[in-house]
Amino acid sequence: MKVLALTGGIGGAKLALGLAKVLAPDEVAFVVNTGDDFEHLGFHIAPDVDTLVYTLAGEANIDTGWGRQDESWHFMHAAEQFGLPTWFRLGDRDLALHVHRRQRLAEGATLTEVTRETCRRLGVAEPVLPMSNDPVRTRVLTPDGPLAFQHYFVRDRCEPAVTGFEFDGVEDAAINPEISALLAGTSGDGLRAIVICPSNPFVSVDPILALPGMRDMLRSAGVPIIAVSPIVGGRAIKGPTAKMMRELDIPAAAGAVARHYRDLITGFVLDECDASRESEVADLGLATTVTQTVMSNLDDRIALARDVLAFAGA
Ligand code: FO1
Repeated sequence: MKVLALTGGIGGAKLALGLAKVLAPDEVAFVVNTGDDFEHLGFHIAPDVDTLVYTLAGEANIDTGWGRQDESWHFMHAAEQFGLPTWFRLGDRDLALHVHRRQRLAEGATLTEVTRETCRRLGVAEPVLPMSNDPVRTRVLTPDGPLAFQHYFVRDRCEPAVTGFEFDGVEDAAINPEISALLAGTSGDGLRAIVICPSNPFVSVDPILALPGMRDMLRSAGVPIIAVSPIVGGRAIKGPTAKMMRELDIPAAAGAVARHYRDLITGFVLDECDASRESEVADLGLATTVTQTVMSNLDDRIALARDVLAFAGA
């Protein structure tokens, strides 16, 4: 394996797809955030895992970034008739994945094993590795108290002001053993770079890095650790990253993201429109590169993946 990529959410999945197009399936592995997961309608919903798998399978809904394309909503309409919550939209095709996952988890399979089966059935060859098989649940802290992540993100449409985050269960969660095995095998099979995809640093990447031992394990790989800025020109391409930064009194700027990761990463990728901030990031002791990081189509995703790999010398 040449590249280990950390990802969560829709922005991260875009670069993940670019990496999957540029690298062979045995040259890349994806570590996915599970802090967004929650129990809903009796299902274990794993949005960042599913968003990545659907994206790699070419099944993702292009408009929303989450769920499947060519979806129908008969289950949701019928659920409403029964007074079931419909704020979290589960499409008819997506539903099959949740029923399958519920059945396999009930049979004792781990989230990693179920994800491997989902990948096989949807034709995804790259390893998609949940960060842990143990429950970690992101709580968004607000002036009115903590919110479960999906309540903040979907039900309340990211409107509450955030004051901080908690990752319930992370202290007792073990790193997915398949990730540890991949990194332990580093000496042998040629890991060349670790990439932090342009995901929300606070709720998509930090849960991964908060796992006991994860930061040290990544550092001990002894390869470049490259983060791609999710902030371009002072705003997030998608999602609440910039809003969160402002609410946390952090400048909503690429340099602030570099600072957020500074004790882990060795390199940082800025978008062309933030070229003026390159020296600020270099002053943190980080290698830097400037390129187009806004990914509007597949070619952009592939081009950014190539740039990141070239930058890492991978
Ligand atoms: N995001 C929404 O904004 N609205 C939804 O109704 C919604 C449903 C949904 C169903 C399955 C799934 O895997 C993801 C879904 N998401 C929805 C996205 C999800 O909440 C976010 O993508 C992540 O949790 C944040 O990255």
